[in-house]
Amino acid sequence: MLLKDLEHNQHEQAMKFLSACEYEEAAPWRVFLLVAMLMRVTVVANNTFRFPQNFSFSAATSSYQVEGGWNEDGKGVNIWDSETHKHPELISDFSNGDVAADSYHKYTEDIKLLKDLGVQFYRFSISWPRILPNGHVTLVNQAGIHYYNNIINGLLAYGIQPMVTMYHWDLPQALQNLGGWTNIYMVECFEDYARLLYKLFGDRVRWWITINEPLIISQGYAGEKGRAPNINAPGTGDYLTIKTMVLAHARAYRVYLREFKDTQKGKVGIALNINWYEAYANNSEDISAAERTIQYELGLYANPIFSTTGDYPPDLKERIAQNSKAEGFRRSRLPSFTQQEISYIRGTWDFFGLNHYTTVWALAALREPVDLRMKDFGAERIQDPSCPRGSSKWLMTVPWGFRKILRWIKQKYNNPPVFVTECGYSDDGRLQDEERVKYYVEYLREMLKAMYYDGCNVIGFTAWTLLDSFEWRGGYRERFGLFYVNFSDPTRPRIAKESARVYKEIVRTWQVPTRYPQYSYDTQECSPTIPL
Ligand code: GBH
Repeated sequence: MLLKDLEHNQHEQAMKFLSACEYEEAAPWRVFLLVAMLMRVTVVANNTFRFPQNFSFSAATSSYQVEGGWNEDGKGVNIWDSETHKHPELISDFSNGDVAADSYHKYTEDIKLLKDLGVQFYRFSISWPRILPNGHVTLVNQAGIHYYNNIINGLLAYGIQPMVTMYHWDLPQALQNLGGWTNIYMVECFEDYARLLYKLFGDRVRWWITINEPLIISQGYAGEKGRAPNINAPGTGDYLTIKTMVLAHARAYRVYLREFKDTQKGKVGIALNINWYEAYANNSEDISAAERTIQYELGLYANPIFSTTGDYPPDLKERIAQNSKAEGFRRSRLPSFTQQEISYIRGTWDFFGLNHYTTVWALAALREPVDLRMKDFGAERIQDPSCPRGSSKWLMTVPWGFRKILRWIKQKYNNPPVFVTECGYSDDGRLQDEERVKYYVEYLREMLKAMYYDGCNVIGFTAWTLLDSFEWRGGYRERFGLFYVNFSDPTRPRIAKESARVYKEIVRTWQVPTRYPQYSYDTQECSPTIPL
């Protein structure tokens, strides 16, 4: 590359940077950064940032992915039991979660691993059918209650705070038989379940997450292969679930507020997943395609809860209504909220749970939409196969995207406290996982920049995941654990990977180790070429 191209590129980056900062007041550090960029000086200041005193570190798992014990002690069948048993071919290695990491029997060992990591929190989920085998509160399984009491008490004995997800995808099959999340009746089922959990565990659990990733749950109703319950109704079925899940979340929040908060003094939030979407080209079509994709994947769920106006993002709501009309539907495929529902949902949060892994590029749609959904978000999403990536093909290491999405959330939702409830990288079964170490080092550096330079209110960070586990349709091939699990050994031994040692060091020293080189900020290193 010629020197003048380089300079041009540098200039462009600087201008991009400046315009990204437009929404905030100019600050002296920005001028410094700008000068540094123009002079091609590497900025190393972030290397020495420490996490704020009241920050928290966590590691996470979910029930179906680690527990096993799928039919033990009175547990009911869930939609993932059904899918993996009936359609093993939908899972990359034909596996299932029948035994998984066997945490149903090995939870004491897991708690010791957490103690060894030194984390302040453990985020785990409760299996709905392990507590309520038929989904309804008419039949309560004591063995399930006992199991989660043991985990909670075990954590507290070591000074680790439980953060409990009520729903991480393992719906009781009995409720799916009624239509699952497409049925608005689920709001009531979820209310009853949530109230029971507060009653049973709320004297000791202070941090609650209602639903993990409603976007991904909705995709199970949109014909995405290998995602339970495998209902193929894109643009209709999945949209019904959005309204149900958002209302169910709000109901669980309000039950806590009315009946428990005064005495239990805990917090209730939701965990929403979102990539950063970077505009492919610097033109208005691609910029709005990227924005629309974020609104479609995050805004549909977050706007009703976290925005000051409530309801779905107005542009998208209008767009879907228009499309529906043109297709001959009598009303929008996206079921609307009443005014009453809008105010009931708005503000039902104590924190914003963010699951973030990667960055994808977006551009104005090129192809004919393959289904109603694609027409609604009207964008093409692409990634660059030459970027560093984990054993999950979608998971590219793009640290700067993390900072950008944190900034987006700050701007759109008035800087709520964000607890990063998932972030992580997959390997293929190695113990020397340098790529994961690099991923965490670089993502945490970008998170610190978001906090110190951009003023994002990030209050905690969670590594996904504590253990290698059942990676949904990826089976046991995509391993996200800080700890390796040998799935061919019936005793499921756990072994620390290199990343577990580094994470422990970060938690102990309260900063990112300085010995790792700085990531280059050049987006050109990793630019997209192929459609997903
Ligand atoms: C999280 O979702 C889940 O909460 C967690 O259970 C899971 O173990 C973790 O991801 C790691 O995957 O298969 O190419 O179509 C994160 C959001 C959405 C990321 C679905 C992967 C599948 C892409 N995930 N996406 S692909």
